Amino acid sequence: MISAEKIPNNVGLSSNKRLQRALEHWQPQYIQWWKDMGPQGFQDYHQVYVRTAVSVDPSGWAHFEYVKLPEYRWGIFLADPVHDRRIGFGDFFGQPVWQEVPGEFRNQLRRLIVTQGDTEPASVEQQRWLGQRCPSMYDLRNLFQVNVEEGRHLWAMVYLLHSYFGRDGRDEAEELLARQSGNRDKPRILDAFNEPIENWLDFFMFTMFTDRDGKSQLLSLSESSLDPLSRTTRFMLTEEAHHMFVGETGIARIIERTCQLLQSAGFSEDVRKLGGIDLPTIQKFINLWFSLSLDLHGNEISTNAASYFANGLKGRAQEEKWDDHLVTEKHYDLEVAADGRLERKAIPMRTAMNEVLRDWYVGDCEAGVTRWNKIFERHGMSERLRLPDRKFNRGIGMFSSLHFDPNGAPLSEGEWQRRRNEWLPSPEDREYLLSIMARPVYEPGKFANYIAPPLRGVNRMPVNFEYVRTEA
Ligand code: BYC
Repeated sequence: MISAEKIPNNVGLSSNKRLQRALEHWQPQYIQWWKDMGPQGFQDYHQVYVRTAVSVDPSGWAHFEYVKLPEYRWGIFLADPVHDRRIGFGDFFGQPVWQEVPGEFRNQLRRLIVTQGDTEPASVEQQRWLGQRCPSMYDLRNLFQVNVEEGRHLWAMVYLLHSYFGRDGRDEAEELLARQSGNRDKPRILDAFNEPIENWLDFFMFTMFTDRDGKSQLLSLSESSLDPLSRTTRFMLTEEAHHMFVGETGIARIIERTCQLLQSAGFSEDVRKLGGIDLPTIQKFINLWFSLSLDLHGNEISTNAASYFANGLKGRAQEEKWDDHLVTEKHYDLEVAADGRLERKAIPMRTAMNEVLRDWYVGDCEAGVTRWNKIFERHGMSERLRLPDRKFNRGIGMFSSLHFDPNGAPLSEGEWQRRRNEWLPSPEDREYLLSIMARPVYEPGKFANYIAPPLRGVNRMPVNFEYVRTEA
């Protein structure tokens, strides 16, 4: 039975019979999906110290407690309404935002919401085996926190589909549970969400780079003329911040440990011999997950993106920071490949909106890598990590049919095939990582040899707190 106590919300669920009926049908399927495709081996006997969103009050929206994962209270929240909110960009600039979906934009909006919604369960599926290889109880808890919140983000999109898209919306909500990450016949919609996440370096890079695409896409959707979409995504961003924290600090702790191991061995040893993760491997995983996440921003030149912008459905990140909100005259100076050469070409700015968002994203990633590099500085080391050129290893867009090295220099097909394992994780790299992660670390306060402990625990608890427990 659906009840407002079980489903924390600020959408008036208890008086919304239509939504209740739709959820009554969907929720049992969701729970079944969670048990089948969610964290494997931690559903029945484990209790996890997680936060639950219980309101949108900035000073106290989260409540921490031990829960069994299938009993997590997935809630539905919209950020508080903004008084007299107006459409901030595009052809309807300055008009009041919409509280209902206009018929002419129904398909486009549904497509955007379904694409966003599809990524959330996909990531839970991708990460479902990681608990069996965790580097510590602290990290195990963070993994589950991320997982339950991605589940809640699915609920957020399903709320929109159920409330604003009638029968089609209910069908789409069911399809969101039917597609499966990596499934040949029914894959997830966007490519990065079909990639395996088999080890914790993948996981931390994913939460650093792919969740950051979540941030840029949610920022752009939070500008939407459809007010319920704007308010839903604004609140999702609050939770997203923690996911990127998990990724960024996870990699920072691996780098820290690698530096310690190198120092203890007088910088002469192969870190792998000491059980650590060597810097070239870390760089390869940056190259992989950054390039996969660049693809998530779509084609460089996109009439879809132009139309989303024109109709106010999806904008730029932080639209208020731009001067011109109509963008009818401006051009974007895009690097394009023509006749085997790279050149710059001015294209109408509205068709370049995917690229504009990608620029924002690259800047945000760069700031993160700069913070990682400070760890080397602190250790007095000259090594540095970096982002590859945005043409490197692309699967979507105009560079996807060509090959480039991480500096952006063009390569022939033969050279690419010969050298790709220098830049991307090789089967041997993956084998090595699995070998050092084969035995999970479940003892409170203990950490795998390849990662340093965090500076502090969760919610002011000590680092050696029992974040996941098995007793009733
Ligand atoms: N993979 O005109 P284009 C997150 C397709 S992550 C496969 O450029 P558009 C999260 C495209 O569908 C954020 N196909 O497309 C993170 C289209 O297909 P059709 C998720 C792709 O619409 C971690 C064709 O190529 N949110 O939240 O401008 C954990 C033409 O392309 C891909 C969103 O994505 C791809 N990568 O741009 C958990 C926001 N890229 O129609 C969660 C909603 C393009 O020709 N989505 N195609 O069959 C969008 O805004 C847009 O759909 C995209 C694509 C930016 C993704």
